[in-house]
Amino acid sequence: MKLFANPTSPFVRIVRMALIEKGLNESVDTAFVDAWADDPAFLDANPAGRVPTLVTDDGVRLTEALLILSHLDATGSTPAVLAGGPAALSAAGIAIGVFDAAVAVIIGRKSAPGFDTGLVGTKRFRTMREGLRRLDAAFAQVRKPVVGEPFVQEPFGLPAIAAVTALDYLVFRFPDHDWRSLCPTVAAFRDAQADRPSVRDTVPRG
Ligand SMILES: N[C@@H](CCC(=O)N[C@@H](CS)C(=O)NCC(=O)O)C(=O)O
Repeated sequence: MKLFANPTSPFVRIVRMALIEKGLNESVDTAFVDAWADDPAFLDANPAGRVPTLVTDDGVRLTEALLILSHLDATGSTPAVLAGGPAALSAAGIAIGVFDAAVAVIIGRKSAPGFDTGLVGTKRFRTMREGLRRLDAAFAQVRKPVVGEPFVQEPFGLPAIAAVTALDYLVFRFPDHDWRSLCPTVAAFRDAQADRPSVRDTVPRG
């Protein structure tokens, strides 16, 4: 498999984390690309020119992070990251909404000075704040506490992957804001997982 990726994208990160959790990381050739540089091989794989893009061993081109995760689960690889039922998917959806809003701000700034304080930017920042608050409550409900280890969620599915990804991405992109205080449960969970390979080896860097 080949994964077109970059070291900062939260959409890429959830796929990379899932690959590590599933033990598939070694079977993937990860190519870091600049999604704005119009690399021909990358555009051939994904006409939208967005990461993540996965090319399977059969040459099938898969785009959209959640469709890639769905495919990885469907191959029978374990743990299934989309498991856990509606409550888990609900929590994961909130987390994805948070980092999707953050990506929208980063991309919006490319073409519109003052984007953050305009109609769209203001709504996206509200989404980040309110999403983190809501995520904290939802996350506390779906994680399965283990006696003596209150912040461990096994298996480490999409709610955990997306929550860690959302918090880390906001801290990375907007370090002047105090995001952690909005989601103390998620922040404590993230800290407890700092040495987990899927978390440690995918921290956004730029
Ligand atoms: N809905 C897509 C979003 C992917 C996305 O927005 N990727 C960004 C990086 S975070 C990108 O490649 N942007 C380049 C562009 O918008 O042209 C997914 O789930 O994979």
